[in-house]
Amino acid sequence: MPINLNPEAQVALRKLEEAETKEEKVAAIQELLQRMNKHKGTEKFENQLKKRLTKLKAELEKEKLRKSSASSVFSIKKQGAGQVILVGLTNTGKSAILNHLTGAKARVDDYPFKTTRPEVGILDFNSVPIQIVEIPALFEGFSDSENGPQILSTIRNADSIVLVIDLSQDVLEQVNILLDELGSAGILLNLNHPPVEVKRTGSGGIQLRGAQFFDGSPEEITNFLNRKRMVNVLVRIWGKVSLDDIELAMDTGVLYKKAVIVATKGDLAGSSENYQKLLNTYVQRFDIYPISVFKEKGVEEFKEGIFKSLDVIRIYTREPGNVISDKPLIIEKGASVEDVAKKLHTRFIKNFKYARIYGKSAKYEGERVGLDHVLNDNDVVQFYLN
Ligand SMILES: Nc1nc2c(ncn2[C@@H]2O[C@H](COP(=O)(O)OP(=O)(O)O)[C@@H](O)[C@H]2O)c(=O)[nH]1
Ligand SMILES: [Mg+2]
Repeated sequence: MPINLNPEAQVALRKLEEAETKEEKVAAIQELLQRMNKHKGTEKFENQLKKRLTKLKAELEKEKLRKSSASSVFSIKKQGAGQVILVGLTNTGKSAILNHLTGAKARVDDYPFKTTRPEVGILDFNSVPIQIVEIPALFEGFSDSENGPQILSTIRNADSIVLVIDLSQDVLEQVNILLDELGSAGILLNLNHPPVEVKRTGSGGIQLRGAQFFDGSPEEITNFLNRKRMVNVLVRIWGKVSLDDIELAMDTGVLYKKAVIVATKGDLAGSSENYQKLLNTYVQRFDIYPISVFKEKGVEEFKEGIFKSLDVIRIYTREPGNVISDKPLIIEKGASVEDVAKKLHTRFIKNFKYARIYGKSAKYEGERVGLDHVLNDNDVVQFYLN
Protein backbone atom coordinates (compact mmCIF):
# COMPACT_ATOMS: atom_id res chain seq x y z
CA MET A 1 0.00 0.00 0.00
CA PRO A 2 1.40 3.38 -0.98
CA ILE A 3 1.98 6.02 1.61
CA ASN A 4 0.21 9.37 1.48
CA LEU A 5 -3.13 8.02 0.35
CA ASN A 6 -5.87 10.58 0.99
CA PRO A 7 -8.63 9.48 3.43
CA GLU A 8 -11.29 9.11 0.72
CA ALA A 9 -8.99 6.81 -1.21
CA GLN A 10 -8.25 4.83 1.93
CA VAL A 11 -11.97 4.15 2.34
CA ALA A 12 -12.13 2.96 -1.25
CA LEU A 13 -9.06 0.79 -0.73
CA ARG A 14 -10.72 -0.89 2.22
CA LYS A 15 -13.72 -1.63 0.03
CA LEU A 16 -11.40 -3.23 -2.50
CA GLU A 17 -9.83 -5.40 0.16
CA GLU A 18 -13.22 -6.58 1.28
CA ALA A 19 -14.62 -7.10 -2.21
CA GLU A 20 -15.42 -10.74 -2.90
CA THR A 21 -16.80 -10.95 -6.41
CA LYS A 22 -15.03 -9.74 -9.54
CA GLU A 23 -17.79 -7.19 -10.12
CA GLU A 24 -17.29 -5.75 -6.66
CA LYS A 25 -13.56 -5.60 -7.25
CA VAL A 26 -13.95 -3.77 -10.55
CA ALA A 27 -16.29 -1.22 -8.96
CA ALA A 28 -13.93 -0.74 -6.02
CA ILE A 29 -10.87 -0.22 -8.22
CA GLN A 30 -12.73 2.27 -10.37
CA GLU A 31 -13.81 4.17 -7.28
CA LEU A 32 -10.31 4.10 -5.88
CA LEU A 33 -8.80 5.44 -9.10
CA GLN A 34 -11.35 8.22 -9.11
CA ARG A 35 -10.98 9.25 -5.48
CA MET A 36 -7.23 8.97 -5.29
CA ASN A 37 -5.17 12.17 -5.22
CA LYS A 38 -2.53 11.34 -7.79
CA HIS A 39 1.10 12.35 -7.43
CA LYS A 40 4.58 10.96 -7.98
CA GLY A 41 4.32 8.69 -4.95
CA THR A 42 1.12 7.00 -6.14
CA GLU A 43 2.17 6.39 -9.76
CA LYS A 44 3.31 2.83 -9.31
CA PHE A 45 0.23 1.92 -7.29
CA GLU A 46 -2.00 3.53 -9.91
CA ASN A 47 -0.42 1.44 -12.65
CA GLN A 48 -0.84 -1.73 -10.64
CA LEU A 49 -4.50 -0.92 -10.12
CA LYS A 50 -5.06 -0.26 -13.82
CA LYS A 51 -3.42 -3.55 -14.75
CA ARG A 52 -5.55 -5.39 -12.25
CA LEU A 53 -8.66 -3.65 -13.60
CA THR A 54 -7.87 -4.68 -17.17
CA LYS A 55 -7.30 -8.26 -16.11
CA LEU A 56 -10.51 -8.42 -14.09
CA LYS A 57 -12.55 -6.94 -16.93
CA ALA A 58 -11.11 -9.44 -19.39
CA GLU A 59 -11.95 -12.29 -17.04
CA LEU A 60 -15.49 -11.00 -16.60
CA GLU A 61 -15.89 -10.73 -20.35
CA LYS A 62 -14.75 -14.32 -20.75
CA GLU A 63 -17.16 -15.50 -18.09
CA LYS A 64 -19.97 -13.65 -19.79
CA LEU A 65 -19.17 -15.38 -23.06
CA ARG A 66 -19.07 -18.72 -21.30
CA LYS A 67 -22.46 -18.14 -19.77
CA SER A 68 -24.19 -16.51 -22.70
CA SER A 69 -25.47 -18.95 -25.20
CA ALA A 70 -28.11 -16.61 -26.55
CA SER A 71 -27.91 -14.39 -29.61
CA SER A 72 -25.19 -16.17 -31.52
CA VAL A 73 -25.31 -18.33 -34.64
CA PHE A 74 -23.60 -20.92 -32.51
CA SER A 75 -26.40 -21.11 -29.97
CA ILE A 76 -28.88 -23.82 -30.75
CA LYS A 77 -32.39 -23.96 -29.39
CA LYS A 78 -32.99 -27.29 -27.72
CA GLN A 79 -35.51 -29.73 -29.15
CA GLY A 80 -36.69 -33.17 -28.10
CA ALA A 81 -35.65 -35.19 -25.09
CA GLY A 82 -32.13 -33.78 -25.02
CA GLN A 83 -29.37 -32.06 -26.93
CA VAL A 84 -26.28 -34.10 -27.76
CA ILE A 85 -23.23 -32.46 -29.30
CA LEU A 86 -20.73 -34.22 -31.55
CA VAL A 87 -17.25 -32.99 -30.68
CA GLY A 88 -14.19 -34.08 -32.62
CA LEU A 89 -11.24 -33.05 -34.72
CA THR A 90 -11.76 -32.42 -38.43
CA ASN A 91 -12.48 -35.30 -40.80
CA THR A 92 -13.29 -37.72 -38.02
CA GLY A 93 -16.72 -38.53 -39.45
CA LYS A 94 -19.01 -36.19 -37.51
CA SER A 95 -21.10 -35.13 -40.49
CA ALA A 96 -21.38 -38.73 -41.68
CA ILE A 97 -22.77 -39.70 -38.23
CA LEU A 98 -25.16 -36.77 -38.08
CA ASN A 99 -26.54 -37.58 -41.54
CA HIS A 100 -26.80 -41.28 -40.87
CA LEU A 101 -28.59 -40.86 -37.53
CA THR A 102 -30.92 -38.05 -38.46
CA GLY A 103 -31.20 -37.78 -42.21
CA ALA A 104 -29.59 -34.33 -42.10
CA LYS A 105 -27.65 -33.24 -45.16
CA ALA A 106 -24.36 -31.97 -43.79
CA ARG A 107 -21.45 -32.02 -46.25
CA VAL A 108 -19.29 -35.10 -45.94
CA ASP A 109 -15.92 -35.10 -47.67
CA ASP A 110 -12.18 -35.11 -47.24
CA TYR A 111 -11.83 -31.36 -47.27
CA PRO A 112 -10.93 -30.25 -43.71
CA PHE A 113 -12.97 -27.79 -41.63
CA LYS A 114 -15.89 -27.78 -44.04
CA THR A 115 -18.45 -27.63 -41.25
CA THR A 116 -18.23 -23.99 -40.18
CA ARG A 117 -21.66 -23.58 -38.60
CA PRO A 118 -23.48 -26.00 -36.34
CA GLU A 119 -25.55 -28.58 -38.19
CA VAL A 120 -28.62 -29.97 -36.45
CA GLY A 121 -30.76 -33.07 -36.88
CA ILE A 122 -33.25 -35.12 -34.89
CA LEU A 123 -32.60 -38.77 -34.12
CA ASP A 124 -35.77 -40.79 -33.65
CA PHE A 125 -34.79 -43.28 -30.96
CA ASN A 126 -37.80 -45.61 -30.57
CA SER A 127 -40.18 -42.65 -30.64
CA VAL A 128 -37.94 -40.51 -28.44
CA PRO A 129 -36.69 -37.51 -30.42
CA ILE A 130 -33.09 -36.61 -29.58
CA GLN A 131 -31.42 -33.53 -31.01
CA ILE A 132 -27.98 -34.17 -32.49
CA VAL A 133 -25.70 -31.20 -33.15
CA GLU A 134 -22.46 -31.16 -35.11
CA ILE A 135 -20.27 -28.20 -34.27
CA PRO A 136 -17.18 -27.05 -36.20
CA ALA A 137 -14.14 -29.23 -35.58
CA LEU A 138 -11.94 -28.58 -32.58
CA PHE A 139 -8.16 -28.28 -32.84
CA GLU A 140 -5.23 -27.54 -30.56
CA GLY A 141 -5.55 -23.94 -29.33
CA PHE A 142 -9.22 -23.86 -30.25
CA SER A 143 -10.30 -22.09 -27.06
CA ASP A 144 -8.22 -19.05 -28.08
CA SER A 145 -9.43 -19.00 -31.68
CA GLU A 146 -11.92 -16.54 -33.15
CA ASN A 147 -15.18 -18.44 -32.66
CA GLY A 148 -13.74 -20.79 -30.06
CA PRO A 149 -15.34 -19.26 -26.96
CA GLN A 150 -18.80 -19.12 -28.54
CA ILE A 151 -18.65 -22.69 -29.76
CA LEU A 152 -17.38 -23.83 -26.38
CA SER A 153 -20.31 -22.07 -24.74
CA THR A 154 -22.60 -24.04 -27.06
CA ILE A 155 -20.97 -27.19 -25.73
CA ARG A 156 -21.42 -26.00 -22.14
CA ASN A 157 -25.12 -25.74 -22.82
CA ALA A 158 -25.49 -29.30 -24.17
CA ASP A 159 -27.13 -32.13 -22.23
CA SER A 160 -24.42 -34.58 -23.17
CA ILE A 161 -21.36 -34.85 -25.35
CA VAL A 162 -20.15 -37.41 -27.87
CA LEU A 163 -16.41 -37.40 -28.47
CA VAL A 164 -15.92 -38.48 -32.08
CA ILE A 165 -12.62 -40.35 -32.41
CA ASP A 166 -11.31 -41.50 -35.80
CA LEU A 167 -9.96 -45.07 -35.51
CA SER A 168 -7.71 -44.57 -38.55
CA GLN A 169 -5.73 -41.83 -36.77
CA ASP A 170 -3.80 -41.51 -33.51
CA VAL A 171 -6.65 -42.08 -31.05
CA LEU A 172 -4.97 -41.06 -27.79
CA GLU A 173 -3.75 -37.80 -29.26
CA GLN A 174 -7.27 -36.99 -30.42
CA VAL A 175 -8.78 -37.61 -26.99
CA ASN A 176 -6.01 -35.57 -25.35
CA ILE A 177 -6.61 -32.56 -27.57
CA LEU A 178 -10.37 -32.68 -27.03
CA LEU A 179 -10.10 -33.07 -23.25
CA ASP A 180 -7.54 -30.25 -23.09
CA GLU A 181 -9.61 -27.82 -25.10
CA LEU A 182 -12.80 -28.62 -23.22
CA GLY A 183 -10.96 -28.45 -19.92
CA SER A 184 -9.65 -24.99 -20.65
CA ALA A 185 -13.26 -23.91 -21.13
CA GLY A 186 -14.14 -25.39 -17.74
CA ILE A 187 -15.92 -28.41 -19.20
CA LEU A 188 -15.02 -31.66 -17.41
CA LEU A 189 -16.32 -34.94 -18.79
CA ASN A 190 -17.56 -37.87 -16.71
CA LEU A 191 -15.92 -36.57 -13.58
CA ASN A 192 -17.77 -36.07 -10.36
CA HIS A 193 -17.98 -32.84 -8.49
CA PRO A 194 -15.46 -33.28 -5.63
CA PRO A 195 -17.24 -34.33 -2.43
CA VAL A 196 -16.90 -30.91 -0.85
CA GLU A 197 -19.03 -27.79 -0.66
CA VAL A 198 -17.78 -24.32 0.27
CA LYS A 199 -20.49 -21.88 1.21
CA ARG A 200 -20.21 -18.27 2.29
CA THR A 201 -22.15 -17.67 5.48
CA GLY A 202 -21.81 -13.97 6.32
CA SER A 203 -20.87 -14.74 9.93
CA GLY A 204 -19.50 -17.47 12.17
CA GLY A 205 -15.92 -17.54 10.89
CA ILE A 206 -14.52 -20.64 9.19
CA GLN A 207 -16.50 -23.77 10.02
CA LEU A 208 -15.20 -27.15 8.96
CA ARG A 209 -17.33 -30.31 8.76
CA GLY A 210 -15.91 -33.68 7.80
CA ALA A 211 -12.26 -32.63 8.22
CA GLN A 212 -11.33 -36.31 8.70
CA PHE A 213 -11.81 -36.84 4.94
CA PHE A 214 -9.24 -34.19 4.06
CA ASP A 215 -5.77 -35.48 3.18
CA GLY A 216 -3.97 -32.91 5.34
CA SER A 217 -4.42 -30.86 8.48
CA PRO A 218 -7.41 -28.56 9.03
CA GLU A 219 -4.99 -25.62 9.32
CA GLU A 220 -4.10 -26.06 5.65
CA ILE A 221 -7.71 -25.39 4.73
CA THR A 222 -7.95 -22.43 7.07
CA ASN A 223 -4.74 -20.95 5.69
CA PHE A 224 -5.91 -21.50 2.14
CA LEU A 225 -9.20 -19.71 2.81
CA ASN A 226 -7.40 -16.89 4.59
CA ARG A 227 -5.18 -16.41 1.55
CA LYS A 228 -8.36 -16.07 -0.49
CA ARG A 229 -9.65 -13.60 2.09
CA MET A 230 -12.62 -15.80 2.81
CA VAL A 231 -13.56 -15.12 6.39
CA ASN A 232 -17.04 -16.53 6.96
CA VAL A 233 -17.44 -19.87 5.24
CA LEU A 234 -18.86 -23.29 5.87
CA VAL A 235 -16.75 -26.09 4.37
CA ARG A 236 -18.56 -29.42 4.18
CA ILE A 237 -16.53 -32.48 3.15
CA TRP A 238 -18.11 -35.92 2.65
CA GLY A 239 -15.42 -37.87 0.81
CA LYS A 240 -11.67 -37.99 0.24
CA VAL A 241 -10.49 -34.58 -1.02
CA SER A 242 -7.28 -32.62 -1.52
CA LEU A 243 -6.74 -28.87 -1.45
CA ASP A 244 -6.93 -28.87 -5.26
CA ASP A 245 -10.36 -30.51 -5.03
CA ILE A 246 -11.55 -27.81 -2.66
CA GLU A 247 -10.33 -25.10 -5.02
CA LEU A 248 -12.04 -26.87 -7.95
CA ALA A 249 -15.30 -27.12 -6.03
CA MET A 250 -15.19 -23.36 -5.39
CA ASP A 251 -14.85 -22.57 -9.09
CA THR A 252 -18.38 -21.86 -10.28
CA GLY A 253 -17.12 -21.73 -13.88
CA VAL A 254 -16.46 -25.48 -13.91
CA LEU A 255 -19.12 -27.71 -15.42
CA TYR A 256 -19.41 -31.48 -15.12
CA LYS A 257 -20.84 -33.09 -18.27
CA LYS A 258 -21.82 -36.58 -19.26
CA ALA A 259 -20.00 -37.90 -22.32
CA VAL A 260 -19.48 -41.04 -24.40
CA ILE A 261 -16.92 -41.86 -27.09
CA VAL A 262 -17.86 -42.98 -30.58
CA ALA A 263 -14.95 -44.56 -32.41
CA THR A 264 -15.48 -44.10 -36.15
CA LYS A 265 -14.35 -45.73 -39.41
CA GLY A 266 -14.14 -49.21 -37.88
CA ASP A 267 -13.96 -50.58 -41.43
CA LEU A 268 -10.49 -49.17 -42.10
CA ALA A 269 -7.16 -50.97 -41.70
CA GLY A 270 -5.62 -50.57 -38.25
CA SER A 271 -8.91 -49.70 -36.62
CA SER A 272 -8.98 -52.74 -34.31
CA GLU A 273 -5.55 -51.96 -32.86
CA ASN A 274 -6.56 -48.37 -32.29
CA TYR A 275 -9.83 -49.43 -30.73
CA GLN A 276 -7.86 -51.60 -28.29
CA LYS A 277 -5.64 -48.64 -27.39
CA LEU A 278 -8.68 -46.50 -26.74
CA LEU A 279 -10.24 -49.19 -24.55
CA ASN A 280 -7.03 -49.71 -22.58
CA THR A 281 -6.83 -46.06 -21.62
CA TYR A 282 -10.41 -44.88 -21.40
CA VAL A 283 -12.73 -47.80 -20.72
CA GLN A 284 -13.06 -46.83 -17.04
CA ARG A 285 -14.08 -43.28 -17.78
CA PHE A 286 -16.11 -43.52 -20.98
CA ASP A 287 -18.56 -45.87 -22.63
CA ILE A 288 -16.93 -46.45 -26.03
CA TYR A 289 -18.96 -47.35 -29.13
CA PRO A 290 -17.04 -48.55 -32.18
CA ILE A 291 -18.94 -47.95 -35.42
CA SER A 292 -18.64 -47.86 -39.16
CA VAL A 293 -21.16 -45.66 -40.86
CA PHE A 294 -20.08 -47.06 -44.23
CA LYS A 295 -20.71 -50.67 -43.17
CA GLU A 296 -23.63 -49.67 -40.90
CA LYS A 297 -21.99 -51.47 -37.99
CA GLY A 298 -22.44 -50.64 -34.31
CA VAL A 299 -24.96 -47.91 -35.02
CA GLU A 300 -27.82 -49.36 -32.96
CA GLU A 301 -25.62 -49.79 -29.88
CA PHE A 302 -24.37 -46.25 -30.34
CA LYS A 303 -27.94 -44.91 -30.43
CA GLU A 304 -28.64 -46.69 -27.13
CA GLY A 305 -25.46 -45.09 -25.75
CA ILE A 306 -26.62 -41.65 -26.81
CA PHE A 307 -29.92 -42.17 -25.03
CA LYS A 308 -28.18 -43.48 -21.93
CA SER A 309 -25.87 -40.46 -21.80
CA LEU A 310 -28.87 -38.18 -21.34
CA ASP A 311 -29.67 -39.63 -17.90
CA VAL A 312 -33.38 -39.67 -18.59
CA ILE A 313 -35.99 -42.42 -18.46
CA ARG A 314 -39.09 -43.18 -20.54
CA ILE A 315 -42.37 -43.44 -18.70
CA TYR A 316 -45.61 -44.59 -20.29
CA THR A 317 -48.82 -43.48 -18.64
CA ARG A 318 -52.33 -44.75 -18.63
CA GLU A 319 -55.46 -43.75 -16.82
CA PRO A 320 -57.77 -46.55 -15.73
CA GLY A 321 -59.64 -47.85 -18.72
CA ASN A 322 -57.44 -45.97 -21.16
CA VAL A 323 -54.81 -47.33 -23.49
CA ILE A 324 -51.13 -46.89 -22.80
CA SER A 325 -49.64 -43.73 -24.32
CA ASP A 326 -47.57 -44.64 -27.37
CA LYS A 327 -45.15 -41.74 -26.90
CA PRO A 328 -43.27 -41.96 -23.62
CA LEU A 329 -42.90 -39.11 -21.22
CA ILE A 330 -39.22 -38.21 -20.86
CA ILE A 331 -38.13 -37.44 -17.34
CA GLU A 332 -34.84 -37.28 -15.44
CA LYS A 333 -33.39 -40.46 -13.97
CA GLY A 334 -34.51 -41.04 -10.38
CA ALA A 335 -37.89 -39.40 -10.93
CA SER A 336 -40.84 -40.44 -8.78
CA VAL A 337 -44.53 -40.93 -9.48
CA GLU A 338 -44.98 -37.41 -8.12
CA ASP A 339 -42.61 -35.97 -10.76
CA VAL A 340 -44.61 -37.68 -13.48
CA ALA A 341 -47.91 -36.47 -12.03
CA LYS A 342 -46.59 -32.90 -11.91
CA LYS A 343 -45.69 -33.09 -15.59
CA LEU A 344 -49.16 -34.27 -16.54
CA HIS A 345 -51.62 -32.01 -14.75
CA THR A 346 -52.18 -30.50 -11.30
CA ARG A 347 -55.20 -32.72 -10.81
CA PHE A 348 -52.95 -35.78 -10.83
CA ILE A 349 -51.43 -34.45 -7.62
CA LYS A 350 -54.53 -32.87 -6.11
CA ASN A 351 -56.79 -35.89 -6.69
CA PHE A 352 -54.16 -38.59 -6.35
CA LYS A 353 -55.33 -41.80 -4.69
CA TYR A 354 -52.63 -44.25 -5.70
CA ALA A 355 -50.83 -45.55 -8.77
CA ARG A 356 -50.17 -48.99 -10.17
CA ILE A 357 -46.81 -49.74 -11.74
CA TYR A 358 -46.06 -52.21 -14.52
CA GLY A 359 -42.34 -52.60 -15.23
CA LYS A 360 -38.94 -52.93 -13.64
CA SER A 361 -39.53 -50.71 -10.61
CA ALA A 362 -42.56 -52.75 -9.52
CA LYS A 363 -42.12 -55.61 -7.03
CA TYR A 364 -44.85 -57.40 -9.00
CA GLU A 365 -46.89 -56.35 -12.03
CA GLY A 366 -49.47 -53.78 -11.05
CA GLU A 367 -47.91 -52.98 -7.67
CA ARG A 368 -49.86 -50.28 -5.84
CA VAL A 369 -47.63 -47.33 -4.87
CA GLY A 370 -47.71 -43.76 -3.56
CA LEU A 371 -46.35 -40.51 -4.95
CA ASP A 372 -42.83 -41.10 -3.64
CA HIS A 373 -42.27 -44.35 -5.59
CA VAL A 374 -39.11 -44.11 -7.71
CA LEU A 375 -39.50 -45.19 -11.34
CA ASN A 376 -37.39 -47.09 -13.85
CA ASP A 377 -36.87 -46.74 -17.59
CA ASN A 378 -39.88 -48.05 -19.58
CA ASP A 379 -42.23 -48.28 -16.58
CA VAL A 380 -45.96 -47.91 -17.15
CA VAL A 381 -47.78 -45.80 -14.54
CA GLN A 382 -51.50 -46.11 -14.07
CA PHE A 383 -53.04 -43.28 -12.04
CA TYR A 384 -56.05 -43.70 -9.80
CA LEU A 385 -57.63 -40.40 -8.87
CA ASN A 386 -60.38 -39.28 -6.52
N1 LIG B 1 -13.97 -45.62 -44.18
C1 LIG B 1 -14.86 -44.79 -43.62
N2 LIG B 1 -14.79 -43.47 -43.88
C2 LIG B 1 -15.71 -42.65 -43.33
C3 LIG B 1 -16.71 -43.14 -42.46
N3 LIG B 1 -17.44 -42.07 -42.04
C4 LIG B 1 -16.92 -40.99 -42.65
N4 LIG B 1 -15.87 -41.32 -43.44
C5 LIG B 1 -15.07 -40.43 -44.28
O1 LIG B 1 -14.33 -39.53 -43.49
C6 LIG B 1 -14.21 -38.27 -44.13
C7 LIG B 1 -14.68 -37.18 -43.23
O2 LIG B 1 -16.05 -37.34 -42.95
P1 LIG B 1 -16.97 -36.18 -42.38
O3 LIG B 1 -18.22 -36.78 -41.89
O4 LIG B 1 -17.10 -35.08 -43.36
O5 LIG B 1 -16.05 -35.70 -41.15
P2 LIG B 1 -16.21 -34.39 -40.22
O6 LIG B 1 -15.21 -33.40 -40.69
O7 LIG B 1 -15.85 -34.90 -38.86
O8 LIG B 1 -17.62 -33.91 -40.32
C8 LIG B 1 -15.02 -38.37 -45.43
O9 LIG B 1 -14.15 -38.64 -46.50
C9 LIG B 1 -15.93 -39.54 -45.16
O10 LIG B 1 -16.30 -40.21 -46.36
C10 LIG B 1 -16.75 -44.56 -42.20
O11 LIG B 1 -17.59 -45.11 -41.44
N5 LIG B 1 -15.79 -45.32 -42.80
MG1 LIG C 1 -18.39 -32.05 -40.68
